[in-house]
Amino acid sequence: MTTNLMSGGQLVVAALRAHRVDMAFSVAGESYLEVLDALFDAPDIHLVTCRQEGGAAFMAEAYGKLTGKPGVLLVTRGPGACNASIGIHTAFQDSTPMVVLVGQVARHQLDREAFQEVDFRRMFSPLAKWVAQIDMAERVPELINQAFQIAVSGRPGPVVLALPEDMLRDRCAAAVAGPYRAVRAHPGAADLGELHRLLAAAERPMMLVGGSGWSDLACRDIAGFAQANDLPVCCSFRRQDIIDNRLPCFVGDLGTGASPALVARFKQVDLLLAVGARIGEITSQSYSLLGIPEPGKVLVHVHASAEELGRVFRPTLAIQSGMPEFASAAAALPPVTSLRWSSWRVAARAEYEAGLVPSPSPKGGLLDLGEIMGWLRDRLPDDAIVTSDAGNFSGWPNRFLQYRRPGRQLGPTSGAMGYGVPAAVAAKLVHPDRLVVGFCGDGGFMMTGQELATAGLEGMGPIILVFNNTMYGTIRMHQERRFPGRVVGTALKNPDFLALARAYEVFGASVTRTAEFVPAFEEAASRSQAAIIELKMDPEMITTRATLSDIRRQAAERQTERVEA
Ligand SMILES: Cc1ncc(C[n+]2csc(CCOP(=O)(O)OP(=O)(O)O)c2C)c(N)n1
Ligand SMILES: [Mg+2]
Repeated sequence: MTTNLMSGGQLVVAALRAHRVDMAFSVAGESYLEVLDALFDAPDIHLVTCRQEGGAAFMAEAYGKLTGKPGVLLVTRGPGACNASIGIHTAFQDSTPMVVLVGQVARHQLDREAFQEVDFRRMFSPLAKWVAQIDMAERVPELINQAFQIAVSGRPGPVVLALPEDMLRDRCAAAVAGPYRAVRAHPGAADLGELHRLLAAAERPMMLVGGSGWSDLACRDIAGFAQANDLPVCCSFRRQDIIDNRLPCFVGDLGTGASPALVARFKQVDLLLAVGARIGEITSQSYSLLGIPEPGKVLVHVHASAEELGRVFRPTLAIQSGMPEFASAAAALPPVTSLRWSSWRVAARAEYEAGLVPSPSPKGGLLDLGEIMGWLRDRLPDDAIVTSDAGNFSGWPNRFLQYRRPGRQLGPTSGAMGYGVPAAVAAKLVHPDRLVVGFCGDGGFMMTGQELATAGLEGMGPIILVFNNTMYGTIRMHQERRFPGRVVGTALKNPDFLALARAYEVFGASVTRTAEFVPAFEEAASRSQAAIIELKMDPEMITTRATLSDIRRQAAERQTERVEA
């Protein structure tokens, strides 16, 4: 009789299989040995052994962003969960489906502050969509099913399940259920009619696409709708891959380094059709582009979650819908006739194209990053996956590369440093045949660069570009703006990146002059292993548009003006 019984740990793995999990990211812990042991018998789940839970969590997040399926993360109790929290927060802010399984102390020891005990419901309540603890092995199938349903439905996000270690040892007979089915709303016919009517009355419309949940087909559909109506389209922060940037309707992104021309134009928009974007702090340029709560323009807001609609900005028309559902309905709408905004769209596109031309490097700079990005823009295949860490260096790929599907841009809209390398490793694991390039600053690279050892263990790897300006450049820029000349806490001393590449047994190159980049990149691209290409920057090149001296001078001028006033 006992042969039909399964342990809680075996049930967890059986449930993951029922939800068609093919990959999971982990750092091992004694708190969930039963789950690990059950994975020994599940070769269809590729278990990726990572080097730090922050990296593992970023990998699971990137997997979720890339595939639309929940990224699965397994970590141990207190210390593992604490390390993992950065990736869980990123999944929350980025609306990425993710299922986190955390080991927990035995049930009879709870609430004594036992070894590594943390109350995960309290710890993760503002960081996750849902947190629960599985206290009975019999309930593993039910609660894992609930976790997957919640992670993917409505506004996707991370869920956390705590697994007490004695529960994982309990044996019981229970049937697993799956696979999950994402529940998403559809736009109603009346809403679509109203959208059409509002659009037909507009003079200077703009579509803003962003958020998560975009399938390749949904991206094609929304592009078809934009082109049929000659609508200019911009993207929210780090969501540039939703629309093919080469299309004449694409007019730029509203990220941290948004083009001043686009920001100025956005202020003249009379109808904003925001699809999928929450219109968060970065995208709204510190909430300066729209009034709160009355936006001051016609706002049609389409979002997967009812809670987001009207939360900050009061829309003229709110449409709760999943992205594939809205995009296919929009594509089927009859185009608005007698368009009044073609010259408006043409002018916005011309401004975007003008922004692709880099400003000359600051005097003395040997490395022309604009030229290098221009070369990469042409070189990257249509299905290339670009990952990005957080920092000022990301202005170069954001401004100068052109994104599109099936290629992807994977970046943390949460602004979490340390994302670039793990996301690139995860992307390469999902698509070993594609070119994956990770963009990192020297600061962010050093936070999670050790996941190159995970790539080594997996026998493959991405190309990592390290923008070395020997500083936390973003913060140095803010320092020079607010406290000119008072540099503190932002200077770095880096390791020898070539020696580091050798230590990881990957290809390494250090690029000081523009001409050295192409051979280094081609060499890296010809290998299946990972590569580190260091770009030795002139520290003056602090953004794609301004030098450090420009910023210091402008700050000093502002101070003089204040004194004179
Ligand atoms: C985990 C984390 N810690 C701190 C910050 C604050 N922060 C934002 S950008 C930045 C500096 C980034 O430095 P680097 O990676 O070298 O890129 P750079 O700005 O120099 O191009 C810091 C410290 C953050 N966003 N994330
Ligand atoms: Mg730096």
